[in-house]
Amino acid sequence: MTPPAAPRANLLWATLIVGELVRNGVGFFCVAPGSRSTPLVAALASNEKAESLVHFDERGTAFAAVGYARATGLPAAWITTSGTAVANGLPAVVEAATDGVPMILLTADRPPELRQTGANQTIDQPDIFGDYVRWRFDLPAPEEPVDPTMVLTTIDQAVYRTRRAPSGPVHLNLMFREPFLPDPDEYLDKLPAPDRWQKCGEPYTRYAATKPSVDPDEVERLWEALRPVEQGLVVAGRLPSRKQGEAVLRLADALDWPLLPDVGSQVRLGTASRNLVPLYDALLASDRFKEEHTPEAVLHVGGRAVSKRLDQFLSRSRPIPYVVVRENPFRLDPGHRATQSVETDVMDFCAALRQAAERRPPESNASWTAGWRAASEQADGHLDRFFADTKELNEPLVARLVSRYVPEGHGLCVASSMPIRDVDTFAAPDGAPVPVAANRGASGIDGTVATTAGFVRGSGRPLTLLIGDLALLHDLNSLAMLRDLPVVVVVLNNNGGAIFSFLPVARHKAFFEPYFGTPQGLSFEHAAEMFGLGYEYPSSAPEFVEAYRAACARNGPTLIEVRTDREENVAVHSRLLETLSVQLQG
Ligand SMILES: Cc1ncc(C[n+]2csc(CCOP(=O)(O)OP(=O)(O)O)c2C)c(N)n1
Ligand SMILES: [Mg+2]
Repeated sequence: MTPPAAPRANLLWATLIVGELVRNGVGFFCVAPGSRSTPLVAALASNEKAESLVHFDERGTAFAAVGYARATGLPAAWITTSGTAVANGLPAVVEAATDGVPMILLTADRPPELRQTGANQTIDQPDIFGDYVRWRFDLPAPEEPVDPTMVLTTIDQAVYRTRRAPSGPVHLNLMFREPFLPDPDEYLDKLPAPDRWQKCGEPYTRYAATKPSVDPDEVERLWEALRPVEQGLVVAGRLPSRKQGEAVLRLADALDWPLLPDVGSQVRLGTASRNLVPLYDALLASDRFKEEHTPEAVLHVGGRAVSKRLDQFLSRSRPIPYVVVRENPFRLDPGHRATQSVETDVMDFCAALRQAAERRPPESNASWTAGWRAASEQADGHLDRFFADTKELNEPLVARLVSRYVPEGHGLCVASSMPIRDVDTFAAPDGAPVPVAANRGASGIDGTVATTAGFVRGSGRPLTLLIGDLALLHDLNSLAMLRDLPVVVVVLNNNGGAIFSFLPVARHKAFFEPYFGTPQGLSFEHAAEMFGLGYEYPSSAPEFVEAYRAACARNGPTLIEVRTDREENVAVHSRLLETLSVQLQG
């Protein structure tokens, strides 16, 4: 029997959408339940090549899509029903747009005759993400006869727009009429799609790969300007892959300039090299060190660096030339220091400038680079000595222990607020070179657990998440996505927002605690139990190491709760950095 037209058109349409996404390499779908998206889910469930992550909260599934893309470089597709479900994607869309993370948003909607009529769960969806999407398209409601090529070419364009530079989210709003599906025994057995498409297994429209390349003359001119510099610095900001981090490292070696690696540069952890200065942020806590190490020029490659001390240091010294190199056209210059901006493929640029430097070697100043390197080693030794006798756990120590004991082959996610800063400042350089992921596009504390879940699914790696108590509470329900995944959640429970204690507002005792400190007085033991995570509560450094190693060796999820005190945390940071400054002067 022939199924009625609307359900058949819906299913055909959705099958083409999912099939074409999969052909384009978008094979991971983050889905929350809902009725309007039924045709998409039916098509997804019957596509054998598609993988899915199903979770009840759209904010979480959207952040999981971000985590998946961070791990793989590939967009995931996000499927939602209509209404506020769509609005719940905004935080992740903002993060993805701000940090160039690709994702495809498939939002189900009412057909035109139900828009602006007061129909249930119907809101104004087509432009809901505003300028935070690279491209948006409102597809018509499926009707027969369907023109399959219109659907296929639209998907191909969407994938191209999400992946090409500047990459970022793309929104397809998809209207469906009821009834959504044919009866189960009336499914289509053959897609009425073009023969060529049926046979070839390729996307309908193949978009040629492009990447912005830098003009060789520009590279020569740049090298002309950088070559005489005796005191230059390379800053590796956030980079999506270790391959890129290593390319910047090779470039720094060729220039013979010190390389300051941000925690997200992929070469901050587990990397040894002649020019690498892993402890640079700790060094910049010393006024004397800063005075004696003023740079003449800076080459910044990648996204923004976390270190506030670096930012202040460079704002004060205002080196010229100050060159910013990134894979998108957006301004990265909050200090208004850039004298040159280069939009290019990072790998190609690093290779081109390195070759220029090899052809005409720099007028290097060996003592400049050696000075930074020696100080970094001194700082590292100082941290080891400082912590050698520390039995009680504190936050810098936990960051250091995680960086040292995270196993080879794992990954590390770090939450915004103090966890990412502490890893940036205090991580040991002699651990494993694990990939580091963090949502630092817009630096929200939201969606961190969900991002971790997506990262684990994408990378296939076991993972450690270092997170504060408020960030974990903010995304607590995403723990449901960690069930069965090899994840160790290390929560630094300092009973509130510890970062605020470092700000001038902390002196305003009359209102600081209720509005900024925001203590919750909660423990995570019951949350771990509720979501099926193992739970550990170490109270000393040796206990932490033991619990952490055991958790990493497990195949399932574990939550390790570390209790610290916010005031003591400020004091430990000061003691660590002040004693280091004294050491550096000695
Ligand atoms: C979504 C969002 N809301 C608010 C903030 C502002 N904020 C920055 S850090 C922070 C406190 C985080 O506390 P916690 O996760 O416990 O980390 P800690 O500061 O204790 O290291 C807040 C609320 C933010 N970055 N993102
Ligand atoms: Mg906290």
